[in-house]
Amino acid sequence: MNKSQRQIAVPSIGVHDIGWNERTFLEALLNGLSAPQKCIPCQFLYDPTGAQLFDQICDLPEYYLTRTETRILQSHAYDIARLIGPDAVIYELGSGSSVKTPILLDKLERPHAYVPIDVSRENLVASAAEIAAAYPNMRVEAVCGDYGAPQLLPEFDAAGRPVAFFPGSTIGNLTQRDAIALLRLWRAHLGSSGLMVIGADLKKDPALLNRAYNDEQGLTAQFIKNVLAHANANADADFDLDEFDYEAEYDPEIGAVRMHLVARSDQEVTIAGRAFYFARDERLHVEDSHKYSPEDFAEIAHAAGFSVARVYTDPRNLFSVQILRAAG
Ligand code: AVI
Repeated sequence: MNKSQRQIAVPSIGVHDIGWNERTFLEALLNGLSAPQKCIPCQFLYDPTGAQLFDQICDLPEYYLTRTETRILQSHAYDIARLIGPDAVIYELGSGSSVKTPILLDKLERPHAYVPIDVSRENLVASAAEIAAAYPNMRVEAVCGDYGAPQLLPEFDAAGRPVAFFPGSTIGNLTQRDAIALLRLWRAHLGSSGLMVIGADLKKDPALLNRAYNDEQGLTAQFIKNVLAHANANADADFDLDEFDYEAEYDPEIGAVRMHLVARSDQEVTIAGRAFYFARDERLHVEDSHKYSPEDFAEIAHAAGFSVARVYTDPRNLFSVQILRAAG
């Protein structure tokens, strides 16, 4: 057989779009900038540039979250796989580059399907294809959209448990109310045999938190500011990025690092023909990153109909991986 006759097996993946488009972004921008406290919801940080910047943040020395969670997962992957059992369907919420997924998949017995869910389509499809190539006996169904709509996901006829894998402490980017609402939706979707594996960043010395979100290289500032470039490119906006400063600080009252962009001068921004005014020093809220104590997190889990089956932490108690199962 010569080179051109040789068949190369390309593993196929399913790709599903569940209602995420730039119109959604435009609507969110118009709503957010019309509110008394101007805001842009943080899920819009992840255009291709934002997703790339976030991957770089994960490698920063100050950003302890990713490497700490990775080590916790590596240390306890066997135990987690035993709790999950064979033939599972693994949904990953906000899968990004799916870098932590193999830690779990490698230890699972005959995983039936992997369903990465993310809004950043390019990254989602490329990462899903890589997973499909590495695990050829497992179905891979990539879902482009919001992980807050589990009722729109493809269905599976699997003998094993449905499992929602939600690493990275992304749950911390939701308000506690929204976190409970999201967990409730997933509790309903997963049913009584379902499990959730969730990464949650822990409360700690504020100095360490402030360093993690104010890195020396300024990558976090670039990441947060990039949401304005995303709006300019895709939502007919004309933000001047040089006219905003990045600010991040831990607020002990709400237990979150709060991230804002602060207007450097009085200015007008136009979005799809509508004008919005910023006064000098006015703050545009972009993201909160909530930090939990294990007790706080258990409360949220209980309120959503889960019980906490395991909490794994690191020796410095920086981060936790929580295993939730249906309560009752
Ligand atoms: C995705 N999420 C958990 C990150 C965090 O730490 O809250 C997003 C981030 N924002 C700034 N740095 C990282």
